[in-house]
Amino acid sequence: FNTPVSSSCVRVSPYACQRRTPLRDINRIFTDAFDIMAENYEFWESKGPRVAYQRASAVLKSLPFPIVTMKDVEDLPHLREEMKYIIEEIIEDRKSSKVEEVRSSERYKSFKIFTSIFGVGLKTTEKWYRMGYRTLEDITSSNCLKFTSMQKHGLLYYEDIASYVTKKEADAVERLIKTIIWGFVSDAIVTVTGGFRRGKNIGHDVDILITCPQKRDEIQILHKTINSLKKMNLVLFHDIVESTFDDTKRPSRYVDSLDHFQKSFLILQLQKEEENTYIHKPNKSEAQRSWKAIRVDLVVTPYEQYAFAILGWTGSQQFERDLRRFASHEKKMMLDNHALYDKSKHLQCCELQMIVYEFLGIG
Ligand code: DCP
Ligand code: MG
Repeated sequence: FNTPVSSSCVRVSPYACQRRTPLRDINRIFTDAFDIMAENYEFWESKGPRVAYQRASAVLKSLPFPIVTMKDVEDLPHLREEMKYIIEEIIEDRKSSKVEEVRSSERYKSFKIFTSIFGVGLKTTEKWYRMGYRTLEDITSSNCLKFTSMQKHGLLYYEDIASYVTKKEADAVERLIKTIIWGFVSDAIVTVTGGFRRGKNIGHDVDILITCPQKRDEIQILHKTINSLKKMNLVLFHDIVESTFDDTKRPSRYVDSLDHFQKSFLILQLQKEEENTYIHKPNKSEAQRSWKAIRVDLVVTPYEQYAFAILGWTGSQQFERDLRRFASHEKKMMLDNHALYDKSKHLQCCELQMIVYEFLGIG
């Protein structure tokens, strides 16, 4: 017992879905650096290097030992020379000059702020940056920018949304949504997914998956739920995207593409239960309010696709990416949030247990 785990007795799978990743990241000084690099490549829309850094970061997050010397990382998968160089710099100096350069660059800082606004993606961010905008204040005080309704609300509740959602708040949202949904369909299954399902204590939103065992029960459930929330005056913003699922089509080859479920992106007004629900120090207007704006995603799935939806919405992003990569490279199948497909066009199986059997090769 209590023998420290060392690098010599750990073998790390190249697939995130075959690794255990502890909630507490003991190599955060390194993974934070890699995450900044990945984010910056994302801001430049360089997909290859972005994924490479995300993959390397996920490898380090799974390590049960702290990295102390370069020997600790020499046999790890997905670590390129330039990444090892960053690790070496951090071991020696506690920081990397390359990462510090990115972190302090004007472009990175502005992109980080703009993309954190609900409803603002990379295209808008690029446009604003090209127009000379740099700070949040530049955006809010501009007279010539036109915002979508989503962006207007994103700006209106920026501080609330940028602060983290706590587990307690996620629990409160879960209770609220369950009470409403069970009023319509008593046997509906309502599950909080995303980071909270992985055991995290904070998140940037609350992701909730809804399904109904009786066919057709789910058809109106999202609209009814939002109407109820509206009647309770709890909806600050909502947008509904209808399902675009077509079971005659093959799954998308692009692992990062979104799925086709009916969903709603909401900002809900959650009553504060206690004095301070903020991780950061609340500003004046936040502190005065008796409520906090919370981002919630509601996703409705047909019952027979629920297992795949749960698998796809639990994350992490790297776990999902590698699960799909594993399906395609090792098993010659395709996995998405709706089904597992073999080379023929047909849905292969619809139960979570079956996916596991198939992956283990005993299906
Ligand atoms: N997801 C994915 N690929 C994407 C976006 C999402 O696989 N491009 C999946 C994995 C995520 C889940 O959906 O875990 C929910 O997405 P979030 O962006 O809410 O991610 P998390 O819940 O993991 O993080 P956070 O705690 O920041 O909300
Ligand atoms: Mg989430």
